[in-house]
Amino acid sequence: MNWQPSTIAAIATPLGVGGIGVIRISGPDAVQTAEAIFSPAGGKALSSSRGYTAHYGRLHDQDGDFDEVVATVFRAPRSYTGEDVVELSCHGGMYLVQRALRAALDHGAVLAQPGEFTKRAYLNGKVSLAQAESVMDLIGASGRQAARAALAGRDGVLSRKIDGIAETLIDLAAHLAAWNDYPDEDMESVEPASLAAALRRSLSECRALLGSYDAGRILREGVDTAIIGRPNVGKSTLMNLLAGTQKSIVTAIPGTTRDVVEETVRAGEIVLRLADTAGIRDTDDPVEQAGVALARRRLESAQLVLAVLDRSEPLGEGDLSLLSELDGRPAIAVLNKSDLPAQLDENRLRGLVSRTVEISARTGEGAESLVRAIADLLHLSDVDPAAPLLANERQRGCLQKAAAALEEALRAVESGVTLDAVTVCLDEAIGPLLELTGRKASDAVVDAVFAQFCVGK
Ligand SMILES: Nc1nc2c(ncn2[C@@H]2O[C@H](COP(=O)(O)OP(=O)(O)OP(=O)(O)O)[C@@H](O)[C@H]2O)c(=O)[nH]1
Ligand SMILES: [Mg+2]
Repeated sequence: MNWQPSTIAAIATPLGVGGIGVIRISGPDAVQTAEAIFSPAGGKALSSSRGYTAHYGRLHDQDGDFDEVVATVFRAPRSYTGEDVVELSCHGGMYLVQRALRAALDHGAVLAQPGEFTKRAYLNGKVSLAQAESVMDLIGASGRQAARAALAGRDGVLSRKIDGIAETLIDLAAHLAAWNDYPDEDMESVEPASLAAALRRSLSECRALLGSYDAGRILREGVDTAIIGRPNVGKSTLMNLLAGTQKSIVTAIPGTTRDVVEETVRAGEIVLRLADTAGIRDTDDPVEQAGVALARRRLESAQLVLAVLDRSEPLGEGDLSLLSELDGRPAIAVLNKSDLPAQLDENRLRGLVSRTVEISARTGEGAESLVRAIADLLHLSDVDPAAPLLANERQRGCLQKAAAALEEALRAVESGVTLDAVTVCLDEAIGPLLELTGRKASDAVVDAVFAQFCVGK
């Protein structure tokens, strides 16, 4: 069957008032559709224009001219989607962009599905599936390192790495299969020791990628952070310092905070989703009890705990029992009120918490060391944003499957099982790697990936 893709159109910029608003049209009839609604000021028709050219003119529909625009023409395959593309840069008013879109839809284009432009880029071989996913990370990047990592992914750093591992395994499997099927041929024999060594190398490459996943994810998504501690130690003051604004009520009365107060802040390269909580203590006040229960829940689920202590007081029983609950969690003891004379015996903290930072939440002194301590604790300083990084759960799932199959293959070799059993394991490792980059992904996987995109991308 001679299937022709449709020509699609969508608003590519956010809906709202802005300097420009862009309509993107892509497909075999993109230029024709644009031409039907665009009158060039210079007289040169879009249909006779080459790629990478921009044209000034007016947009019209059946009611007449309604905007002056710049039409940018891209010719297949040198465009984002790999098809003919025209982008119409209108004035960025909601009414104008929607009218321009409607005009395009009235002249042969259909409304694009979420992610359909990028999906076409993938289907036309412009990007791998993993590269396409990085496009979304680029759009969502919240900081310098996250943006750099996303751009590296967009450039195909991860795809090339995964392809490399897959190629090695494919060669290995082919050699094994040939040797197994034609034992009489004059072929280099497969030594179990060198086979095991090759498997181990691929496995450790997979494991290294899996190992950097958490740090990469924190860079992309930020980290759920609970500020906890006894009443009155300065949790809310710390919250306000990090938020740069008066989010939480601060008073000298213990038990001020009851509800969980939330704010998302940037601390250096990291996005912290902060939760300021009620001071934890035994109390008869039912309202405060409810607050304490909420605080404990946050402590349980947090990815990072800032355990605040009042350094101007001796360590109390309440502090100690709270610190003992931190065991095994990523936590930093924040020794607050450093502007006051110290009473707290830091030696008693040894063994209870691995990291301490002195700070005055009131004056802001020590805030930078806190940010550094957080980056250290989450291993963000080790992340090389230019290195291959897994971008999401889908990619991680694929790599975990591949690693498990490689472990299985290695066990098979080491226990001297027949080589065709090893070949089966190798196939099981190769499949998920090809799925990760999209070289061999089912329609369902591809659809699921692009369903997460926004319209116009
Ligand atoms: N000198 C000094 N006082 C501070 C500092 N941080 C907080 N305080 C004071 O300590 C008191 C309690 O501060 P909050 O931030 O409300 O303490 P909290 O831990 O949120 O208290 P609860 O919500 O009751 O659990 C207030 O009087 C603050 O001004 C600090 O760094 N130095
Ligand atoms: Mg408070």
